[in-house]
Amino acid sequence: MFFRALFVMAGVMAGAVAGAALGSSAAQAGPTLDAVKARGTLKCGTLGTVPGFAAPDSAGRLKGMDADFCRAVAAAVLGDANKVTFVSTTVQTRFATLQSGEIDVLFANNTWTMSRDTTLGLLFAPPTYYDGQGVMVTAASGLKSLKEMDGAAVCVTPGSSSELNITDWFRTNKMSFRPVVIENNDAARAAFFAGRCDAFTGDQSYLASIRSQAAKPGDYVILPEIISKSPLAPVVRQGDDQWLNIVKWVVYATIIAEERDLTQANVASRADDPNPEVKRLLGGTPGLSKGLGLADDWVKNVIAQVGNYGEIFERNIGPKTPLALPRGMNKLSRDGGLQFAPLFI
Ligand SMILES: N[C@@H](CCC(=O)N[C@@H](CS)C(=O)NCC(=O)O)C(=O)O
Repeated sequence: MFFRALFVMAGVMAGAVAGAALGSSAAQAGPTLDAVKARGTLKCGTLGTVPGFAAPDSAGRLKGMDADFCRAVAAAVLGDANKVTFVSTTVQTRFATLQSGEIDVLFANNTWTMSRDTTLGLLFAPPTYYDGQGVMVTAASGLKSLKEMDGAAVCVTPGSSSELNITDWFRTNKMSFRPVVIENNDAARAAFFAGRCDAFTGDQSYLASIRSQAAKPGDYVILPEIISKSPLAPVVRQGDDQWLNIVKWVVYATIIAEERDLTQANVASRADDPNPEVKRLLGGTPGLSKGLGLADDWVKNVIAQVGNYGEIFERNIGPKTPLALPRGMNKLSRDGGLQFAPLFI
């Protein structure tokens, strides 16, 4: 018995040693991290056409949640949020652009689904925005529910999860609709504004984004019905665990920073904070982020240069922006929302 126990112990220890060896190899740069460092810039895919998520401002600078999370990854990996090369993709081309190696990471309003996670050779990181699919109509139509819309013409983005969900919804409710599928984003908006569709369906954040671009946003109403969940999350290629971990922990770091009230304005003065997690976040435990292949000050760079989750949200899509989205499901879990991060230990 005793010998068996010893034997098991030895096995466990051998496992621990093997684990340590694995751990040290994980500390070396993975292929994507290596490539980004060698290139000196992060290649980040976005749609580039969705105000609030990724769209150029009047000076040509890409603005939005997705654009800022690209910058956050660049700040973590390269120490500089400006070292991003933004690559424009579309709903139809985005996953192929990532598969081909043209970009390092994709932030393109991607809804996380099981088949995308398992059949494309790609993997999703944690959601940066929990959304739901909705329906927008004109205020003049007086419509209050999708249930009143049997036979309606509905604008929807081809190749999107929204297209599948709206088809499911009408079928389940034994109703019919006429899909108006227009690949080009601007043309799709123009079609809706010109009255070619009775409704536009998509992620509610996207509908808010389209509405913010209308000549008179008040002419459009987003119905309260949510026909599907739509967690929007970044995507990386399968086969580089360390890179997936980097993207995951960049998102988590922005959430933990908000939980700990670390902001762009105060992060520089919080290095000696009495809170142990804050100390660790800001590099107080040298080597803690070795497994990510990142320097001790990576979180500091992310928060100082881009901000915490709440700051990123408020700046791009919050109540004071044209999209005017409430925090809703994207509140921190301590405030009743879904944004939650594991421990930074
Ligand atoms: N989140 C859904 C919907 C994607 C979608 O419809 N995206 C909108 C913006 S949120 C769009 O830009 N569509 C037109 C385009 O850019 O090609 C998905 O991942 O499939």
